[in-house]
Parts: sequence; C-alpha cells; structure tokens
Amino acid sequence: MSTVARPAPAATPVPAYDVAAIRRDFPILATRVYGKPLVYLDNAASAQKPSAVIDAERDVYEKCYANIHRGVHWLSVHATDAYDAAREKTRRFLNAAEAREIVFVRGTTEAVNLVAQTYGRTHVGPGDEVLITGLEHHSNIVPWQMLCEERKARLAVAPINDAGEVDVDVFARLLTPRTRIVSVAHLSNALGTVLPVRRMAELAHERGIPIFVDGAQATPRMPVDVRELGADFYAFSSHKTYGPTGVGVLYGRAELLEKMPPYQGGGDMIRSVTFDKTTYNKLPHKFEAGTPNIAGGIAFGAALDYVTGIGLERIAAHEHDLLVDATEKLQAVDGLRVVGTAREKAGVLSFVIDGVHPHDIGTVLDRHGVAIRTGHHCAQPVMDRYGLPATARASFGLYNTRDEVDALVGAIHEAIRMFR
Ligand code: 7TS
Repeated sequence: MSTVARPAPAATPVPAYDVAAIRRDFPILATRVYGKPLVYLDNAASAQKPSAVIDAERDVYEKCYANIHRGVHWLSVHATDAYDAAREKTRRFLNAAEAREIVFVRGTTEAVNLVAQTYGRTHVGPGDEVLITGLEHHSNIVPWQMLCEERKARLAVAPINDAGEVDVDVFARLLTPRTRIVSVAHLSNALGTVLPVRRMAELAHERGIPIFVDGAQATPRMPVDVRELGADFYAFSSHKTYGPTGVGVLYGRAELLEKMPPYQGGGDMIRSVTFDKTTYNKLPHKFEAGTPNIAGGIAFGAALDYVTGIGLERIAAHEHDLLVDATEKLQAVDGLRVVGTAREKAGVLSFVIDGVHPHDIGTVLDRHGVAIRTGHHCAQPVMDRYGLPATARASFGLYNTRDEVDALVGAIHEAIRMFR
C-alpha cells in the first residue's frame, strides 16, 4: 500500500526535467564503485557538487582571492563584492526582506547554537520552556537542552504519531505562557516528514512566541519563503544544498537580530574597541566574527544559482516522483517496512527489513555501488519512538533517476538473499 500521493498533473506545461543533462553537471556521478556505477542516495547527509560550484571555488583562488571587508586594494574589493553578492542571492533564495537578515555561519548546527546562546540566553529563564518536536535532528535538540540546563528551564517536546507526523492540536496545547521559543524542523532527516510549519508559526505567533525553523533538509528539496512561512529564524547548510561544506545560513528577522547580543567576539563584528568598551558592528556583521569561509561563501552563491536555475518546484516534483516510485517498490519487498509514512513527505525514505540489520543492508548495497546511510541519523529520539536501534535510509537528490531506484531495489533483494 502506497502512502505517498501521486502528484496532480501540472496546470501549465513545464519543460521536461532533463535528468541526464543534469547528471553531466556532476563529475563525481561518473565514479564507479567496485566496478559498478555509483548510485548516490545519501543526499540527506550531504549532496554532491555541480561543476559550476567547483569552478566557482577554484575561480576565487585563481582570480579574486583576498580577505574581505577590510582591504582597499583591488583584490579585496572584488572578493568582498563577490561575497556580498552571495548574501544577496541567499536573501532572494529565502525571500527575506533585507540582506542584513542573512548571517553566514558554518552550517545549520552553528545557526541553532547561535540563536540558543544569544536569543535563548537573554529570553529564557528559570521555569521557562523551549518547545521542539519529537523528530528533531540532534543539532536542534542538544543546543536547546544545554540552554535549558544552564537557565533551569524545561525542554518540552511535541510528540509524533506512528506515521511520523506532529499533531498540530497537541503542539498548540504545549504552547504555554512559559514558552519562550519554538524550534522545529521543516523536513525530518530521519523520516522525510514535512512539518506544517506555517500553521505552527501562526499558533506560536498568536501567543507572541517566535519560531526557529531548521531547514537543513528543506532548502535542497522545496521552495522556501521565510516570510510566507512566518519563520522568525530559518537555518540551512550549503553542503546539503549542492554547495561547499563549512558554509551555512541563519536568517533572522532584523527586529530580533538587532536586539540579540553578539555570539562570538573578534574581528569584523566590532565598530570600535577600547580596553574599556567595545561597540558592535551593524547587522549582519555583528554575528560574523573573524575571517569567514570566503571562497566557500562565494561558491555557495553559485550553488544557489544552480538550483534556482533548475527551479525548486521542479526539483520537488522530480524527487516526489522518485519517492513515490521507491515507496511502491520497497513496500512490495517481503519483510520490508517503511518507517515514516506521513501524508506530507519529501525525498527521504527510511526502512527496516525483518531479520537483516540496517548496517548489513548498507554494506551489501555499497558492494552494488549503492550509497545509503544506516544508523540513527543523528535523531536517536526518533529511533526510540519506533523502538528501533537504526534504519536504512535512501535520500534523493535532483540528479537521481528511476533506474537508480531500481538499482536500490535490486541490491535490497540481494541483501535479503544473503542474510535470510
Ligand atoms: N538539521 C537537520 C534536519 C539535518 O538533517 C542536519 C544534518 C542538521 C540539522 C545538521 O546540519 P549540519 O550541516 O550543521 O551538520 N543531517 C544529516 C543527516 O541526515 N545525515 O548526516 C547529516
């Protein structure tokens, strides 16, 4: 029985999704693993990079590399312009109101820590509550837990049902007069559930509570409009969105960022320094101490150009097609159970097989060139919810094909044959 609805036919014709041409943009996809073509289905962990991104990073070092925001010389001015252009591309990508609302960080993890340590420490006190959900990645649990421990506050958790969905009514009941901030995933990395973030934001805002959205899995797979969603904070990682590692984004509404204390002290985040007193730089620089990942940031801009060039709507439709196809084929495998059957689901497919440990599935699949992730996916509470130590997880990217779904299914049959 399939749990993922087939997409409705598009109202207006769109150009065909040329996955073969897209694949040629990714040099690594030509790799052979143990003599077999690579089938890369670990995109939720990190996505591969198109030549446009690889070339952009090389171009920085070959043509316009210098430190930014400090030089009067030609190279520094050019590097600064390119870095600032990446910030503007990010603003457009999220439909943020202003570029100063885009803070560059190392990744989603750092963005959560930044907000927990700045907004959190100034707003959360003894007896207060931080509300998350039962399907968060560790990076959207532990920073809040650390904050709650320090501030003697309580971490409240909106539970998930058997399908892996958060019941919005239960969520609403957990918003109390003591709730100071809500932090939720947009798309679960362990189950693929898409959360009703817009509705959750409305409910939080009705009570004057801000909402942080962990968009690490969403930005590669669906269009995101932070203003339409009503997100006060939104975080994502370049490396999952086809860009380089070591770059990430924290979007924050200017009004909130203005009032928050800095995160780290150092160069670039200051206006003036004396031994008596330091005043801080304007947004977003107040939150960007030290030399950032300059080349990575510029190449991240190229990654945003790449995915928006294809179109997030079309990427979403393509991955939905793969998810439907894979779900149908996997559910037909004897003894295989899909974990996470939410009505709203995208790009991520977790499963277990009777009598075969997920790690053994992963190892046999690897021998067939099929790369998936096995384990707890840095979401141990999700595994606990289902009473599982681990799952096997296939996660799709914009370059995956139905043939690769078939390779996945074929390799799973091999694993079952070997271990049963
Ligand atoms: N939030 C979610 C929902 C994630 O999936 C991840 C990484 C993070 C936060 C952390 O992102 P980072 O870029 O700061 O590391 N998820 C995974 C995964 O599913 N497999 O490996 C990393």
